[in-house]
Amino acid sequence: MVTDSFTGQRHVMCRACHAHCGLIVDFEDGIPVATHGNKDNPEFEGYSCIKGRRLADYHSLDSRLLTSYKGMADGNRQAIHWRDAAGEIAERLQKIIDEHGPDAVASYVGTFGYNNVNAHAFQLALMEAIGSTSVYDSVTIDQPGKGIARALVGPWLAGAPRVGDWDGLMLIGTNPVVSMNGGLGMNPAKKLHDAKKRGMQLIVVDPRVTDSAQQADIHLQCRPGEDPVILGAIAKIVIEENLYDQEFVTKDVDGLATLKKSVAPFEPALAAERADVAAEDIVRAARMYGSWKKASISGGTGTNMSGGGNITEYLNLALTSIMGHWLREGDLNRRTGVFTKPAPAVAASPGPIPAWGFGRKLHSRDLEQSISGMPTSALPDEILTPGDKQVRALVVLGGNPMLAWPDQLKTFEAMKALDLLVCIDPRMSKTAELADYVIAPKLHYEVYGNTAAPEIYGGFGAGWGFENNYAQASPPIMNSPEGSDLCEEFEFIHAVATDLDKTLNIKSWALLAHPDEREEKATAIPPGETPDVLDAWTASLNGCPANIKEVYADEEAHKGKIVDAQALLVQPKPDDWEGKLSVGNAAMMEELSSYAQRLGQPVEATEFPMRMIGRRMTEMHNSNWHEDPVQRKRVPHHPAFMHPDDLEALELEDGQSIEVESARAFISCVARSDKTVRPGCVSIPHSWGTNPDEKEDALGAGGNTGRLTDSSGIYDKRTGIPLMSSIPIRVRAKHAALEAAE
Ligand SMILES: Nc1nc2c(c(=O)[nH]1)N[C@H]1C(S)=C(S)[C@@H](COP(=O)(O)OP(=O)(O)OC[C@H]3O[C@@H](n4cnc5c(=O)[nH]c(N)nc54)[C@H](O)[C@@H]3O)O[C@H]1N2
Ligand SMILES: Nc1nc2c(c(=O)[nH]1)N[C@H]1C(S)=C(S)[C@@H](COP(=O)(O)OP(=O)(O)OC[C@H]3O[C@@H](n4cnc5c(=O)[nH]c(N)nc54)[C@H](O)[C@@H]3O)O[C@H]1N2
Ligand code: SF4
Ligand SMILES: [Mo]
Repeated sequence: MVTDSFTGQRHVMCRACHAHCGLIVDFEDGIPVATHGNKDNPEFEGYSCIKGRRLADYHSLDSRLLTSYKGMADGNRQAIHWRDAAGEIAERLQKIIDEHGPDAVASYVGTFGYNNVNAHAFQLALMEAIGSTSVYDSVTIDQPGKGIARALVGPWLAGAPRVGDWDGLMLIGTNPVVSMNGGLGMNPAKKLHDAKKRGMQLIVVDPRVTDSAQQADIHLQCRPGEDPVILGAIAKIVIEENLYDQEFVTKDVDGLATLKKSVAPFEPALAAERADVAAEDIVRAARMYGSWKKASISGGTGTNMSGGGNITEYLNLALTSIMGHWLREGDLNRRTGVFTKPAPAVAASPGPIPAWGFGRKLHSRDLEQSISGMPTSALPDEILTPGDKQVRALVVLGGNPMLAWPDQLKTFEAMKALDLLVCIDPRMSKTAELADYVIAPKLHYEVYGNTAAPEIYGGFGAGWGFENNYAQASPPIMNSPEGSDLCEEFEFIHAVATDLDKTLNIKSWALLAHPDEREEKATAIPPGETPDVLDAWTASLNGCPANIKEVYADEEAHKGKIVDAQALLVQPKPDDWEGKLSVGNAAMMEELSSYAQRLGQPVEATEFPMRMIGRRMTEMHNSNWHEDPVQRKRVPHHPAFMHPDDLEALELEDGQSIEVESARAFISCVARSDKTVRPGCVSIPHSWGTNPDEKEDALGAGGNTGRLTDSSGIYDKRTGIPLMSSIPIRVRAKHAALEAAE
């Protein structure tokens, strides 16, 4: 902790997004006055963004909660100490469990539960202790196709080649240069710049000329929602022209003949017509892709939210597999793990595993748990639909359902219908405003942090996580504001467990690749005294190569460092090994055939002729801290980016307040002229806006794109993810709409 008189620098790890950049905070007389990147940091090399540079100030923004709150029957809120709140909440949970069973209590873990591995482990342990299977998180409203595809193709144990070794990259519906989404490693702008300089080729599939697309060798500026059609045609060419690695396929891949048959209908000319790109560009892209030796394909939210996430991600991994773009026998895997224990480095796949069909079914809709989790888009239905399994209580850890879940109108009804809503959140979020209890946690620089979360994300695919055996462990550098009464998330969760008289069985996030060991090495934390914070971290990362207490005592680790470890030499596949990667899964081939049926068909004309497409901006992270004055100055209004030709055709002007209407609802934003957007598309950042009972202000909080979504309209039958991008819409001037309403 810095003292009141401290003037100088402190190394920190930014936690304003999942990237966890290594930064430096300058203090004057104990007050943080500036934050900047650290050019000596081996993984981030000086990178910082506006959010990270503002993070120290978040700690003292007016909007920050300094105590927990309890909602009163008269609609007012009253301050309450978090420990007392835990007692009251435990009592109310017990009553709900006694009357309706444990599944009536649901948990939702959002972004800041995910990024805090310790809090997440405690929350999951609490759910297990009370016996509830109503465990939800943000994965199924993000990129759920990734988990589905990985299961159905099967994992490759040795892992994927590093960004620095790629000769090619294809990005589909992701803009890592801004989002820091995996796919290009950490400090993606520099990684891309360096890679391009040494000759790496880049193909981008995106309706917008994104920051990543600006550097592309081929940019397919497609109609949204048609990615599987484009990939189908690329796969057809790669297979029919024998551009794939035949030796690797013979040894390690099953199902190529099935895949070949399924992609046969995807004639480049037909695919091009449907996706509205040039056929010759698809052919060029396929041949370029087919020439790469070490490469990666990365999908993102754009493709996962536009209706074809499973099959797009499946084709990504199928192409990767037939090309043999995996680490091979004799290669080195430099990620030996610090906070996680990786899978053994063997050049083999254990084969596919079930992606659905094993878990909890919903009572309200024909949906079930999949490998990507419980379908969060249907949790409002689970709350609103009467029945034995009706959800009556919800504990939200670091998430904001009101601005993040699809179908905001339904989410609002669901939040109001709950008997008990608890939010653990440092701000009065739009969900917290509706909560019975808001528990105010300590904030990032007041607590111990480490890079376990991004290291775990390394398991999502090539270009995710760190390139090296990098780790940072940041002890607290700031005291909580004077007069505050705050807790760490795990302390609150443990207090609730104590008052329910439950032992928490903490399962280690370090052992995800070792399920049996994970069960064996679970740490029992009994009711009673709160565990020491580093003991709690040791439990939630039990079995990892690092010793947590030693890491925090290491000053080099405070700055972020490459941990010395012998790289893993990828071992040959044992002779008696049976598993293979699989590229011909029947359910995925069925999804593909539904896209084949689109070929030659015109795109349906409706009264909603344009498409809303999602995007992220550097200045804002989901619904977080939009009130920050510096970030807000840069993005004062909620922008709806449109091509200047569309503005002109609609007789709209840059900067004008508009309404964007889907079949479900309309929202207010500010039109912005932007040549990079594909004509016919409106590119709008998500998680802005107000609750439905508040007046919408285009010039204020803006509109919530989730409100345009219909969660029981078009949705994926495996994960429940509805259309959250590529939504048919129409646009009009705000004043015209108001006149019509009068
Ligand atoms: N229409 C549309 N909807 C989307 C998306 C989209 O692209 N379009 N994207 C989807 C995606 S990818 C995701 S991941 C989800 C995100 O869904 P959520 O995670 O539910 O949403 P966030 O807005 O990230 O909410 C994070 C909350 O955590 C709080 N918070 C910040 N710091 C801390 C902390 O240290 N501790 C705790 N306990 N809380 C903290 C913030 O105040 C905020 O209320 O949204 C999804 N929703
Ligand atoms: N600054 C910032 N960084 C963030 C976040 C943030 O809110 N702000 N959110 C974080 C979260 S929760 C996540 S999950 C990641 C997401 O990271 P990304 O998936 O990289 O998210 P975006 O930057 O929105 O990129 C999505 C791209 O998909 C395109 N797109 C839309 N529809 C389609 C389609 O149908 N087909 C194709 N091919 N493209 C389409 C959009 O034009 C956009 O360029 O970012 C994380 N990082
Ligand atoms: S990219 Fe994310 S982790 Fe890095 S400085 Fe920005 S907000 Fe922080
Ligand atoms: Mo996300």
